[in-house]
Amino acid sequence: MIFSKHFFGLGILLSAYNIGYSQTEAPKPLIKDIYTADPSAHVFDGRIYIYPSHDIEANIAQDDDGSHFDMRDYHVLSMDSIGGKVVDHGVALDIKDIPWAGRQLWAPDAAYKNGVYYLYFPVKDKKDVFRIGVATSSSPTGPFKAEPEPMKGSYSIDPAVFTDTDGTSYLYFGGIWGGQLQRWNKGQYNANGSKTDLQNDKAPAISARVAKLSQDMKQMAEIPKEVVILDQAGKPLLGGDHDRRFFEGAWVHKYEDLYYFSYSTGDTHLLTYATSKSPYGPFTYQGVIMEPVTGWTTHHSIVEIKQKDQSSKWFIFYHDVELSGQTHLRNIKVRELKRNSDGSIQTIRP
Ligand code: FUB
Repeated sequence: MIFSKHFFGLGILLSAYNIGYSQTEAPKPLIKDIYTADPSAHVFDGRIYIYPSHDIEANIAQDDDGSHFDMRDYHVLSMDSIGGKVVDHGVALDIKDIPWAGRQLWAPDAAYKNGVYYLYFPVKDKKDVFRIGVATSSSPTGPFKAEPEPMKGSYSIDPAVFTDTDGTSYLYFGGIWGGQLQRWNKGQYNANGSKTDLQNDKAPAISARVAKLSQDMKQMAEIPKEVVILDQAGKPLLGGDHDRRFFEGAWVHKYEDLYYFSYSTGDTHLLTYATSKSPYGPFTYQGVIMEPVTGWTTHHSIVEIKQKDQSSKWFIFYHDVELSGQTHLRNIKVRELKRNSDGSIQTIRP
């Protein structure tokens, strides 16, 4: 991530009023007592649980590696329905209880299997290299106990676990620039490697990784593969294609037997998506889910929620900086995700 440029501020919000977008449905921050971001939402046993980052003012100068995102714990939030009361269940995992952690607890995700809840989280190790850890609990709200070591062979940020209809779970992860993905080549980390992807404009873009999870959900069961994103002509998206190439914040959901891989384009501030018939891809780029929000980062999750009448609706959880106006102090929101009859996703103008 580069954090000092392209701040999408109140001006864009105000201009939206002027060009006539409906603001009557504009969602409000789900919680105002603490700053939250990167919301990974799940329905466990009929209740909605949100696993966000917990943003804090750490008084660290803003830099291009995102050092000012110096988060130290996670809170789990829950609610019984969209629009219902949001409960903050307090600290679910603290950085001081992760034996191998150095700094910066970034965007987490969660999963459930056989009576155990799993929290997946990226944090820099003591050598300042991002790794992905797992913590477990018997409750969706924690407290979670971290494994003594990061997942073997894990690197970079933004873990997202997708469990397929056959019960197989996959870990998607990665983020370029501050998320360090561009420094990894064939499983090796190069601390002096490129700070950005900008040298590779004509080469296939660096992309997220995917690996099947082990039966115990605590390790990757295979060497991670690259998530290839193709354009409509079947050619890989290139590094210079900043409006469409992957940057960070992967999420996968399945709708009518098609896998939807969605992600942030980072420096162009879009949430976009691509589809495939396989959870491994290759995925074909389809379009924009959400135009830029206020703030530099944009990060989301998509979840199907049963309504009282047993019908289903899909929702997107995301963040902006409505409460603080500052890049690193974000607030999460939710709104309905609508599709066209062919399954394509309607673009949201927040
Ligand atoms: O919250 C820290 C980082 O900002 C996340 O890991 C990225 O996805 C971006 O939202």
